[in-house]
Amino acid sequence: MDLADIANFIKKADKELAVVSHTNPDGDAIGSTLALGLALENLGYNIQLINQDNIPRIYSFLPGSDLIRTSFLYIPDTIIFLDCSDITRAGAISGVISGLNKNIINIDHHISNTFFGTLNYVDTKAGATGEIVYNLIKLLDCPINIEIATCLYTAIVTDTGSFQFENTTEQTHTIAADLISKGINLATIRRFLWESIPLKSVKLQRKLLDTLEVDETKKIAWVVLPYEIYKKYGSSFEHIEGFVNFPKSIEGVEIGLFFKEIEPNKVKVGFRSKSKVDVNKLAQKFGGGGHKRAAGCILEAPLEEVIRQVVREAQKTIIKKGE
Ligand SMILES: [Mn+2]
Repeated sequence: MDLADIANFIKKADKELAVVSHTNPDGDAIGSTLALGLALENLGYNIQLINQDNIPRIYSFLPGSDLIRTSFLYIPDTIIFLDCSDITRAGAISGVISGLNKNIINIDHHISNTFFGTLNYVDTKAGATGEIVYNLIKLLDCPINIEIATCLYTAIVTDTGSFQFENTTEQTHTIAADLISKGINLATIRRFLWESIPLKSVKLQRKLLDTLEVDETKKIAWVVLPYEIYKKYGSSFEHIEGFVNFPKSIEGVEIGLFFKEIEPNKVKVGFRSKSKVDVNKLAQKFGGGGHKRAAGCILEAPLEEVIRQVVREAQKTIIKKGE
């Protein structure tokens, strides 16, 4: 399916639309939702922007961030899902609409996408869903103003790790350059995203680094956050989402892992790979998924057991690759 088909569908659709994204929203989820929401609003649509979870404080500077609600006012006929690999990624929102006969538009860049929509546009080469939304807004003939540009730039800069990850392409930079040309305030974006980390969060990072381990092959490194510490640090978490990239950055390491015990015996695992291993496949072995170089899953088992299982499976992948 062409992105133009999605644009045409939206042009012909009812003027009542909802835009939703995944739970525990990141910069791409929030930035894409807001950018598309603001664009559609400018085009005269009646828009509901919905996320099951509250918006992390670091994204509160984004124009329209106060427009995102945690539930529907009413359920419109067309619902646009952004940055969700599966319909269940939207959490409670998915539950509310399940069984209803609605038009679901699925716009995403995860390789693990299940094509759950009535209309699906999945571009796994896009560095962020924000890149796709940029193209969609253009196809909708909506001018990209400074507010929309700020949201899209945030989506892209966060999902590409500030243009460092392998998902960064020529298109990523071309779009970013165009967004900068709209006059967005890079200093503000920088200050909110990377230069306002609470001291408590930096201290948590110190604790995390203390848990660093490297396996005997020296190709797998990981950090661990047990539940007692997770609970104690509470809201500092929004600042450590990217910490999984730290073990990966070690010389010679191919796979970086982050084990976060979010409830007793319930562990969220973050996977990153440097250049060879497909961590989407690795995470899928545990019921998760994502991208080739970044993925995740949730396992219900004691922390030590999860670490053992995941590291063992990661080692098998490394050995298969003949490293
Ligand atoms: Mn994304």
